[in-house]
Amino acid sequence: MKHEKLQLYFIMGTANVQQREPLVVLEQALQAGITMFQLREKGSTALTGQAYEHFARQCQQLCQTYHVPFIVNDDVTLAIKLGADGVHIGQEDLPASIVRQQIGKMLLGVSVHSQEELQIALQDGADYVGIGPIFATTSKSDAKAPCGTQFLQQARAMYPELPIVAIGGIHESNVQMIWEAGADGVAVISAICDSEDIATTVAALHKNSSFTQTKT
Ligand code: 3NM
Repeated sequence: MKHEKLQLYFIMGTANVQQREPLVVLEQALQAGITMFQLREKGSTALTGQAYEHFARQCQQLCQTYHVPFIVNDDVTLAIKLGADGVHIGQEDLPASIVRQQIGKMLLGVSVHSQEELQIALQDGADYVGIGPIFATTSKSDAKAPCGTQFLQQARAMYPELPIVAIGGIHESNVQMIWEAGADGVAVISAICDSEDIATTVAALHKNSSFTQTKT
């Protein structure tokens, strides 16, 4: 896959947007320049059945309009049914090797938290890995303790060419640390979902942003 696609990876489900209309938030993020989108429909209020599939199709259509890859979290069956661009799985989901067999050439992203998980993900055919939570997050109820940038730096040093996206508590104020640690991209939920000005937030999160403070 192209590393640039990971640069600003927006993740959203209906539970993440509070009072706002999720499709409006997604379209504003697409207009602002996100480079990848993951539908992650979780929690006690998560859509199910027909409503979930309908919402997923609407998200997919918006992504297609903006030529941004549409990735489905966990739900391999839905991803295949919709012809999504990819699937993202965690360690508690089906093994990546099985998912790879099921999805063929679709993109496969795997969340990893250790060298061992990273190596297995690569053997199993992951196209990219997600590393986190880098900072504290309130968007994932079962998130592990924040791991900082050390593992991210190690992973980059071991695999210079591997597409890596960092996740967890990433905002405009700390994104520069992520670029310095060598990630190809940042994956965010709340930075965009809670933003009052999505265009400015997205611009500030981009790697070569003039909004972001750079060290001299
Ligand atoms: N996965 P926010 S952290 C979905 O560590 C997810 O694997 C994580 O949301 C992991 O940008 C996380 O609001 C939540 O912190 C990211």
